[in-house]
Amino acid sequence: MKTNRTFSMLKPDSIEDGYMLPILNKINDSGFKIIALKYKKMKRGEAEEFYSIHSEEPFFEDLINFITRGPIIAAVLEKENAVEDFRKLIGPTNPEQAEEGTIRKTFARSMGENAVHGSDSDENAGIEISFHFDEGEIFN
Ligand code: FUP
Repeated sequence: MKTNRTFSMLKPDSIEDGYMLPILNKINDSGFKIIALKYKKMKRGEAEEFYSIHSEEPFFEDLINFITRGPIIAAVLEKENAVEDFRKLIGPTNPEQAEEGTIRKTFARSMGENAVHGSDSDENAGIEISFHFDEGEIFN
């Protein structure tokens, strides 16, 4: 199977809870190569653009407040079947529904503060990677 890329973001709750390195270790140990990585505090406008698909949702304001309240860790991950395999590794949006061993089951606080983001398609992975990284910041 062809190697591809996905975009991941460790959200403010996981940084606040001291889970940055445990989560990065879990990602690494699960076979993903971390080919780009940075700390970043998203500006409100950036967050609104990143999550624009949810702009009409009742949780949108809380989501933007949450994602902008502290730094995130943005990462590009490479692996065979990266998008699908990473979604499996993180588990569903609501950590209460996540299986043992998934990142959200282990590290997330709640549906709204669920520790980590993973792209949901190859197309969105490409959009999200170029939203956060220049090609010169990606090393593979
Ligand atoms: P996911 O693809 O699992 O990251 O989830 P979505 O893209 O559907 O949602 C993005 C973020 O919006 C979630 F991580 C948390 C927040 N959200 C809520 O707070 N409530 C909801 O009902 C759905 C999403």
